[in-house]
Amino acid sequence: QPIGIFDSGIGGLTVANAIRKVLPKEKIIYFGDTGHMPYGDKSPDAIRYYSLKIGKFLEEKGCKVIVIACNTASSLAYDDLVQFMGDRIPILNVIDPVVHYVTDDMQYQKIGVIGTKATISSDVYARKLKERNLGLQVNSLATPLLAPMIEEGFFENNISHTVIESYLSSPQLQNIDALILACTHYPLIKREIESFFNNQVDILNTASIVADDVKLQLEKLQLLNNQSLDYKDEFYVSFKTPSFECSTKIFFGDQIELIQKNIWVK
Ligand code: DGN
Repeated sequence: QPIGIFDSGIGGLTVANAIRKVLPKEKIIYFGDTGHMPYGDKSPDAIRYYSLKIGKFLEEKGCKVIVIACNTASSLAYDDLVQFMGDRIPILNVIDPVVHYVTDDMQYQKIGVIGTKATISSDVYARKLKERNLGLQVNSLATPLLAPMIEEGFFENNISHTVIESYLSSPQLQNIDALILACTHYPLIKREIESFFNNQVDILNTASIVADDVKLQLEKLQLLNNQSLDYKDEFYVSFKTPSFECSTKIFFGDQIELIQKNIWVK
C-alpha cells in the first residue's frame, strides 16, 4: 500500500523527496492542488474543503497513511481530516514532528517561525510549542512573497536575497536561537537564510524532520514495507502546465511526469 502525500501545489515535493530518501521501498502517491494554490491566501473553510476532498481521493487510491505535506493545510485542516477519516487511515501533519523536535531540544529559548499568512494567523505553531514548553518565546512572521517567488524559480539570486533580507530584518526575528521554516517551499532557500544570519541561528529543515517522523510512525503502526517491490510513484495535480512539470525538478530533484486529475466533480 502506498503513502499518500498532498500539498497545495508542488512545494510539498520537498517533503516527498525527503520521505523517498528515508523510505526508499515505499510507493508514494502525491497530489498537488495546483488548481487552487496558493492556499496561503484562501479562507480556512476553503482549505478544509480542498483538503478533505484530497484526503478522500488518497484513501480511494488505497493509501495506508496520509501525510499533509503543507503547513497551511496542516494548520487549518488536520483536525477535520482526523475527525472525518482518522478512524480508517492515519493522518500525519508537518507541524507536530517539528514542535516535538524543537521542544525536546531544551537549548532553544527564542524561536522564530516564518510561513504563509494562513499558517501564521492560525497561530498553531506558537500554541503547540507553548503547550510543550511554556517558557519558550515564539515570534512568528508571515512571509507571503516567498512561496510564489521560489515557485517562479527565484532563489539564490539578487531578487531572492533582497526579499529574504527585507523579511528577515524584521524586529520579530532579532536574537532568535532557531528559525522554523513553516512552509514546504522554504528548504530551497535554507542556505540563503543561513547566510543572512551568518550561520548563528539554527535553520530547521522541516522536510527531513517530517520524513524521519513518518518512518517512525509507520514502524510504530507496523505499516512499513520491507519487501523490495517493483512500483512506480504516482504524481497527480489538479491543474497541469508545462511550467509546473518543469518546476518539479527544483523541488524533487528529478523532473517527474504529472497527471492532471479532476477530483472535484464526479
Ligand atoms: N506549501 C504551502 C505550505 O507549506 O504552507 C504553501 C504554499 C502556498 O499555498 N502558498
